[in-house]
Amino acid sequence: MAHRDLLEQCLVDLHRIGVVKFGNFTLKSGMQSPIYFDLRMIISYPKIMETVAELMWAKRPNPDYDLVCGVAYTGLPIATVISTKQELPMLIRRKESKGYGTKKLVEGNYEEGQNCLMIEDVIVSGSSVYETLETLKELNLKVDDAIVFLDREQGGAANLASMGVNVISVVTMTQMMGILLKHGCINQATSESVLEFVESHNDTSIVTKEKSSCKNGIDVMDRKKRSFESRTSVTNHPLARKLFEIMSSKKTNLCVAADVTTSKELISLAEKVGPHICLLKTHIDILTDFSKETVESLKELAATHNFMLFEDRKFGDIGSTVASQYSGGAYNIVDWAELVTVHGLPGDGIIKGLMSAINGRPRGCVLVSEMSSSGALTSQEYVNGCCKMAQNHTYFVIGFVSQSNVSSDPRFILMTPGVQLDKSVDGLGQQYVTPRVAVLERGADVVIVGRGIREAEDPEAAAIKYKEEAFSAYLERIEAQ
Ligand code: 5IU
Repeated sequence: MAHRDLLEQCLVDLHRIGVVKFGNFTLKSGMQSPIYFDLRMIISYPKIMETVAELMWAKRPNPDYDLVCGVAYTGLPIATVISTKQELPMLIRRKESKGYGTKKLVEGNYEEGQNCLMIEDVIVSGSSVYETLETLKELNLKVDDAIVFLDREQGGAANLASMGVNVISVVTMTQMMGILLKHGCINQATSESVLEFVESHNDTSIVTKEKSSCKNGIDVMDRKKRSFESRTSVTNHPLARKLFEIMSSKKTNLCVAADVTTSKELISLAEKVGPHICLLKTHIDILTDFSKETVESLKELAATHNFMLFEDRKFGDIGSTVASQYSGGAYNIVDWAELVTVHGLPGDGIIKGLMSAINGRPRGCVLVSEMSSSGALTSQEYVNGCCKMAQNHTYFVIGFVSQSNVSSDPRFILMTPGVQLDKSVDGLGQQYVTPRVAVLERGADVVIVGRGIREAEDPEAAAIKYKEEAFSAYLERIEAQ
């Protein structure tokens, strides 16, 4: 069979056995996708697996390799088929080191300088190939090429190309949609929605588990050393980007905590501090006269003065409950607050629950990893758990509320409350530090100030003072590096 026919037949078969799924899927990065390509299933269909391996091997750009390495898990069976057919020795790259014995991440024999071909099922951002590449390079192997079955066309090939890895795919998402459509496996609307999704999510970047991130071949630095502007390019989250852009253009990393009890006070405060803040943090449920008009006015002010609305709801329940608290109810928070605070306590389900309610809107959350109040129960283990959660859901979590440098990952924005210039406690457990200490010692990107500004004689003048203190501390921090 001609190569093209073989590919078309193979895709029809893959669709038939359920490899190509349509619906609402959460990818490893946390990205919500309308399509999932689950190539793991081919291990139950040896003939199809053989064809997949054949199509991939046919794409190799060089005639000779010394080794073939499968990227766990789906790359492994495919690499095995190639290895036996081509009599090419194989390596296995584990997902995690065993933690005992030799702790090796790579199994199999090799010699330094050997030329290794990487095999992967699907490429999104390229992170997975990148991790394997790093490991193989540490072993002094030569890795120039990676063959993937499906390129989802979301930026992965370009990310890897900029690091000197040539990614060759058997089929791209666009081609696959065309073939499935031609053979009547899917309809026009499905194809269009997938291609629309790909087009609007085609700028992924690689961020490794070690938190060192790579974009356009440049190894990026620690979060604290980087400018907000430069961090815009390492995050995929549209609202993290928006916040970075607001902070750089308005030269403010100040968030005002608007804990007032009437709409009038809220709007009046937002008008005064609006030009000087990047975020307005609300506790909407303490208003005695909440109405739709209140949020309409807030939204207008946010647009006029270029700040974002951040509801400090501290969601903390199971997924199904928070979905209803977020969307609907008296405040319909999802409708107007671009960002919300969330406790990590319930585990991943809380993120999934909230994401199920956003309905295509750009929305994000900030995980409460530590609290400013004395005796807070957030242990180091809890903080580590929150960090892991954030890393697994970068399409919703944009950062942390924290009191220390909980993450050096430049994608995440750290926000620190408990900031005041003249006080150190409030008598009810709140503990304060100055903006300088928050930014320079605790690693805050954003300082959250409530009473320090609200209760000042002139809140606007106070906002300017806090803004200048916090932003100059930030400039000092990035310049000191
Ligand atoms: N807030 C804290 N500490 C925390 C968290 C949130 O103070 O750890 I998470 C909120 C509570 C209030 C604001 O809305 O931040 C701080 O206000 P004052 O600056 O007035 O203390």
